[in-house]
Amino acid sequence: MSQSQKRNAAVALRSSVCPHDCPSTCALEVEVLDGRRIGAIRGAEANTYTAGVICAKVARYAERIHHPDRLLCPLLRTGPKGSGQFRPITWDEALDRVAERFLAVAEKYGSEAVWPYYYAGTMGLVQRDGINRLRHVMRYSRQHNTICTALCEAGWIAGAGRCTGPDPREMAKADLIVIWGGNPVSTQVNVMAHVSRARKERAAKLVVVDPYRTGTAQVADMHLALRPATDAALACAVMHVAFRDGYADKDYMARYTDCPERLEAHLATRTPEWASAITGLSVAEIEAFARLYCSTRRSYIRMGYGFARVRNGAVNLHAVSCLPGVTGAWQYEGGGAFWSNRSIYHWDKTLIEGLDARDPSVRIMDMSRIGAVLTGDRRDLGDGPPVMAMLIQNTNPAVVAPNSNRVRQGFLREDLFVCVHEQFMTATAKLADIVLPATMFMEHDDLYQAGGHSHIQIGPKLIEPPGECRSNHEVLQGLARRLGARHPGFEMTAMELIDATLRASGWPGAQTVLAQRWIDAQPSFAESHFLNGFGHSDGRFRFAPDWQAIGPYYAGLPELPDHVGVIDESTPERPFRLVAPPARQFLNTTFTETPTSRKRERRPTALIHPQDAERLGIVEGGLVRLGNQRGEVRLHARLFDGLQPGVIVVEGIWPHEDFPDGVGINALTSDDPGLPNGGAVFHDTAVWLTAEAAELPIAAE
Ligand SMILES: Nc1nc2c(c(=O)[nH]1)N[C@H]1C(S)=C(S)[C@@H](COP(=O)(O)OP(=O)(O)OC[C@H]3O[C@@H](n4cnc5c(=O)[nH]c(N)nc54)[C@H](O)[C@@H]3O)O[C@H]1N2
Ligand SMILES: Nc1nc2c(c(=O)[nH]1)N[C@H]1C(S)=C(S)[C@@H](COP(=O)(O)OP(=O)(O)OC[C@H]3O[C@@H](n4cnc5c(=O)[nH]c(N)nc54)[C@H](O)[C@@H]3O)O[C@H]1N2
Ligand code: SF4
Ligand SMILES: [Mo]
Repeated sequence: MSQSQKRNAAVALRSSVCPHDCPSTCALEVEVLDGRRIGAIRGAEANTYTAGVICAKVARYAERIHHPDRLLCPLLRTGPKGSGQFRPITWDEALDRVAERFLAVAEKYGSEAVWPYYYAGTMGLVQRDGINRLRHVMRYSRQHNTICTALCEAGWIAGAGRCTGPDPREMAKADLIVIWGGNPVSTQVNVMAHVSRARKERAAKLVVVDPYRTGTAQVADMHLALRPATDAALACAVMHVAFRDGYADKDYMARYTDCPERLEAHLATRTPEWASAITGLSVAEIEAFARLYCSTRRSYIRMGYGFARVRNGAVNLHAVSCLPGVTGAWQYEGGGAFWSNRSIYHWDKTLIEGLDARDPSVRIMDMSRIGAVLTGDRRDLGDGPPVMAMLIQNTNPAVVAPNSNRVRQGFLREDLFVCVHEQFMTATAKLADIVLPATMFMEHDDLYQAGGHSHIQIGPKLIEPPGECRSNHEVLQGLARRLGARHPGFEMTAMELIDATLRASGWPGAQTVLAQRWIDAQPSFAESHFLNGFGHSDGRFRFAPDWQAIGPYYAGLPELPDHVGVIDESTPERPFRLVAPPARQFLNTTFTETPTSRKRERRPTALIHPQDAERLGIVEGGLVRLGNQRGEVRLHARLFDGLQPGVIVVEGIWPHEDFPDGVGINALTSDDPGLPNGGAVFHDTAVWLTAEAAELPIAAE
């Protein structure tokens, strides 16, 4: 449509919500051009968190929702597994085949041989979590959700006891903002709008703790480029300085924390010199940061998810969360620390997830270990049957899960039946037996909470889906009918589920939420700042966590904050530490299909320190090979001095086929569970690095 045609069409401005897996959950204003097309998308000015700001990739969403490659009809595999050869079939045939196979598998192997698998491709509560209703009613194997938040949550709960914190909008009232192990310029851009206000209005300082000079670090007043997985050492040294130099708030600690004297004694040896040797930061850098942090009352630590994606990540995140407990910063407006607001919504998800049918004795398996599960690892299967059938919604595990060579091997099993419900022909869909076409968020109704702020919102259906696309809820209804799965949730429309869930959770109904656009669920100042107590039974922040209560892998975790050397440390054979964080223009693998995102990200790239490059004969733009015991990946090099020598950064979860050998970055990452409760360790990988003779044609190797 040309610009003038667009102006002439009746453009309606409608409210929506970004459904993607991003803590910002932006309130959107969408130009709806007619019943089937959208125009520009903007952030809602009236929402005090979104404040008119959204990321570029969602602003140009028309490119994704009207993409010519969208899946439009159900498909049945005709060629060998993974060949990508399919033929169209009807919805009835597709759902009949899936149901027949699930019934046959359950009959032969038991219901636990079916493993519904999902993640957060949409964050809408109905379309994301409804798959659990089918799971629980049918007694299919359960899923331990570890791919993203398990490590962060373990670390946060260890100290604070519940996932809330000072209102993220208070960042604008801070005098110091520390962005610790996150890269919001890429991953949740709204944070930067609130940071900018603090800098403009209060001359606030911004510190970034990150192994490489990210877009966020670039605009900071101070960037601490530590070695990956050493954050607890830095945090301990800062607390050491607080005690040493009289910055520790002993009155606050006596009232609100569990064991300040033990902590002080323990930290006596955790000096800046000690931390310097572990983190690779200079003593002067550590001292300067410690002084700045300790002398600022209104200091707001915004934790990212990233720094917890290492084996010791929960311990590291907990150590950082101890800082405002020592200085007493929790008490002040603009002070404290924040990871996620997920505890503030008090949802009753019985209807959505079929929680009344859940049986905790049914087998549960770690989603990040999908490769091990599908290749029959007994540590994962337990005494139960092999996984013989899967329904996959909202995720692309063939690319995003760690140890991806093993994941692929699992999906290629001839005796495994896989149905993938998707918007595009992803790598996972290509490995399926049946592919079903899915709606996008503006084509169905859903209910959203925000991790990075405090709003409850409804994103209503705004346009008709293309082709024969159906929503996740509709697919689950269709399967439930065929499988004989009975639950009131299957009899309701998505909007009825939204309305009933809101009311059951103590919020106003759907009509009210739609009319007022959102509910601000931020608790009171006192509650948000834990002035009425932290989330443990004694109301105290725990410097000494009960790791055993949090997860099974607690052995070896320290009593008090400390550096734990359980990581994939570099060795002479694998001398580099690889960090694999998000790309700005993609969202996990979403948007790897849109031309402008692809163009801006260009190609898979390894950021390598010039000293390392020179030593190994690596040139700017040359091909390099990264490898370890799990696999090898080839990609192009970029020389970059914003990290320590010995560290390599590869941004983005590019599709496998964008790499010269068709093998993507997660071939290198490990599916070892993070401690103590599992969690994928995407930034904790030792690798070797070699230069490739770029002139050699690939076929000659
Ligand atoms: N554009 C874009 N936005 C996204 C995503 C995306 O892929 N692209 N993904 C979305 C999802 S699912 C999530 S969970 C969030 C995640 O967003 P973030 O919270 O930003 O977490 P990560 O992106 O995993 O990592 C952020 C940073 O952590 C750093 N890091 C890695 N290891 C360490 C360490 O040991 N110590 C420290 N201090 N830092 C470390 C990385 O270098 C990286 O810069 O973003 C969401 N938003
Ligand atoms: N190397 C490396 N790997 C990582 C990470 C990293 O930092 N580095 N980050 C990890 C993290 S934090 C996460 S959360 C995971 C995320 O991994 P995924 O959850 O797999 O995220 P996406 O790759 O965005 O895939 C989501 C898929 O859901 C589909 N989808 C979206 N909406 C709907 C819908 O309504 N219905 C259906 N049926 N499908 C839908 C999209 O088309 C997309 O293909 O990746 C992890 N993998
Ligand atoms: S910043 Fe995050 S929530 Fe906001 S529009 Fe972009 S992806 Fe969506
Ligand atoms: Mo995530």
